[in-house]
Amino acid sequence: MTEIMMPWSAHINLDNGLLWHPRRIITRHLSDMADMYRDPDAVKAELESRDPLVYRVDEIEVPQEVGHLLYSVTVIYPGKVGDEFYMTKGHFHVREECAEVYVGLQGRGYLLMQTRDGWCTHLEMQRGTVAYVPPYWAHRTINIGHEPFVFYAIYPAQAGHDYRSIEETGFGMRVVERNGQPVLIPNEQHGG
Ligand code: PAN
Ligand code: ZN
Repeated sequence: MTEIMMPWSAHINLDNGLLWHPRRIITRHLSDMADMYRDPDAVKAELESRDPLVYRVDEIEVPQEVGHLLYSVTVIYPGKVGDEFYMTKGHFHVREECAEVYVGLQGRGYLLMQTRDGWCTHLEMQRGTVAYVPPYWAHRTINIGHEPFVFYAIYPAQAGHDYRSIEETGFGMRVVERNGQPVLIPNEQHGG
């Protein structure tokens, strides 16, 4: 028999991006993604003194089943490892045909996207940007500013996250600071 869920609402604090509702909170520190940054010496030096919080994701709880929509708010803190801006791990959806919508709430960021055959592109995001991640594109976000970069994401609940492909090949581009500005450079370690 079809189970009927009661309608409900949650609340996002638009000042700090935090979600108020029973939820799952995921925190990623530098040590959780140390191999993803380009400069191993900078990672090592940083980890010797501290293990900074790079980003946090607050998720609502819905069944991860076809028909439901899952949403979350991501806060990427400002910072760099060497000259590379703080970023998310990035992933393909396990169900690669599942798209996603991101809505910028605060700060400035890049949304980096890449197909399986290595086509890589990016969109700039700020408060009010509604970015569409089409099916079959891996996606990573990067904070390119001096305040937290906060965005809302909504996607089919069955999408799932495949982190391994990105851990193995990386993205074709990296975002680094040059003369105080964010610049995209080719990733020499890209194996895709
Ligand atoms: C987002 C991401 C979130 C964190 O909600 O999961 O920004 O990035 P990583 O999952 O790559 O660590 C999303 O794209 N969900 O599908
Ligand atoms: Zn996603």
